Parts: sequence; structure tokens; C-alpha cells
Amino acid sequence: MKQILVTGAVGQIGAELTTALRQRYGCEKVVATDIRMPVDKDLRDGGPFEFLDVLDPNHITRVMQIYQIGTIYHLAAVLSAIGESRPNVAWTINVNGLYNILEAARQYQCSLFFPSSIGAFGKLTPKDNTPQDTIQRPDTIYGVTKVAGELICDYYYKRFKVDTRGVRFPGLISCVAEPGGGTTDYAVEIFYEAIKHKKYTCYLKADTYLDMMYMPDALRAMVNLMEADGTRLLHRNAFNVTAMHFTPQQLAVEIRKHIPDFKISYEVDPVRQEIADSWPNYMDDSAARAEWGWKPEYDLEMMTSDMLGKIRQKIAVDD
Ligand code: AKB
Repeated sequence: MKQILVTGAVGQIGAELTTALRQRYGCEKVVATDIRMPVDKDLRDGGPFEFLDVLDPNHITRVMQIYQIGTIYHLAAVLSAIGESRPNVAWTINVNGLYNILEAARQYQCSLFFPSSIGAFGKLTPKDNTPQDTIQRPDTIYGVTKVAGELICDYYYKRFKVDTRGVRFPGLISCVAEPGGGTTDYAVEIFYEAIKHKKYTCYLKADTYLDMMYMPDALRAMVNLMEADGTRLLHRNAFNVTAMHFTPQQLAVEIRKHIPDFKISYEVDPVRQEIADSWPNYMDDSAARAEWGWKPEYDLEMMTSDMLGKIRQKIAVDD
């Protein structure tokens, strides 16, 4: 088996995916890369780590020449809310970075995983049971880059036979690396604040529905899709995948089952609220279920209980 390259390995998804891939395929098989050095010792020393700026094709070529890369998980990206404050950076990293990685995948005959997002939808998209194939007119630069990414991945498969695959992730909830600059980040922050201060001020309105997924399910989604029989894939890229959908108010009710005096208040951030209002309430992920057997394990109840337990342990160790 050839090696696996992970870009953005220090980010929210990358940190956990790198560990999961090393456990599954062996430490030396997984080359973690980022423009930031990992603070986490296991991530830094648990297998090869390379400094890699996806905007520099020479960097990418150097890493491809050192290692025998067969699969790339391209996770280096700017999220939705930060994208709105720095649209040029979002475009450059999300589009040019992906293009450079696709070119490397073409030249070195690698398969490629690219994460799209619920951000690829917009106000004109049906909000409930959002179909796999539907209107995509996003209003954010992040969404524009994700639609462009979905299309160029399809193009590289059709034109150059690069084995591109991907999903549209909902908000991801995890307790290892924190997200940064996303619209769905509240669903992670709330747990830390609930444990530390028993209160949380949410920047989205109480009744804002969004799709969400717990990180263990997201990791399985990526690995299962990349290991799936390619002949069964009709869509290949941008599969809708989801595990649960809830509002901030509903999440607070669930947390209160464990921390009865937890209080939530609301101070709406208009930028993030507008982004959230343009995204689906919940997606139809039947194509992913039919084509490669997608099935989530964690619902709201299981995720909440697991998050609270793990964050309590983490805080106790840090103290
Ligand atoms: C964000 O909020 O920007 C991301 C996403 C849903 O793509 N978590």
C-alpha cells in the first residue's frame, strides 16, 4: 500500500483524521502536513510530519518526491465566517490550494478526498430534506469556493480519471482540535462553556436548525468513502452526509439533562445568522447510504453525553 498525505493536518478534522488513519494503516503510512507545527506531541511525532503550503506547487512536488503518496485527504481550507471577513484569502486557499493539489494528484496518480459542505447551498435551495442534486447558489465566498471545488473535482475525474471523492459535511462537533471561523462552531463552544461556567451566549438565534455530525462519524465517512468500490459510485463527489439536526435551544435542553443549571442566552451575530439562515435545515443523504453504505452512529443524545465526558476528562488533565 502506498502512503497517505493529509493537508491541513493540524486543523479540526485533520488532527483526528491523521490519528485515525495512523491507527488503521500504520504510522509510517500517513504523512501529516500543515503550515503550522502541531502542538500535540502524538500528532507531531506519531509519524512523518512535513511543512506544506498548498499554495506553493514546489512544496507539494518536493513532498510528493520524498514519499510514495497514493491517496490525498485535502483538508487545508478557510471556513465560512472567517471567509466573509477575508474573501480573497478564502478564494486563494480554497480554490488555488485545491487546484494545486488536484494537479499533484493527476501527475502522481493519487486518489483525492475533498470535503465540501452544507455551505455549498444557498437561500434558493430547498431547506428541508435538501436533495443530493439541487439548486446551488450560495451567498458566501466559502460556499462559492465549495461549489467550485465540487465541480473541479468532478472535472478532474471525467477529464483526467483522477479518482476524486468527497462529501458535503454538516457542522462537525469534536473535542480534540477546536474549529476556527465557522458558522457551526457554537455547537462545540457550548460544551466547554457549559462545563466551565454553566452558561453560554450563543451567536445564532434559538430556533436556527442546522445539520450536524459528531467527529467519529465524520472520520468513518471519509475512510469508508475512500475505501468504497468506485464502480458503485454514481456521484463520486459532494455526497450529502448528515447524522443529526438541531437548534441551539434543543442542544441546550440536551446539555441540561447532564448539567441541570446550565443557561443559554442569545446575542445574535448578523453575519453568522445570515449564513446559517441560507443553509439547509437538514439534508437528504440517501445517495451516500445507497452508493457506499453511509450510516451514522451518533445522534444528539449520544454525542452530547460523549462530548461532556471527554471534555471533562480533558479539562481535568489540563488543570
Ligand atoms: C462552517 O461553519 O463554516 C463549517 C461548515 C459547515 O462547513 N463548519
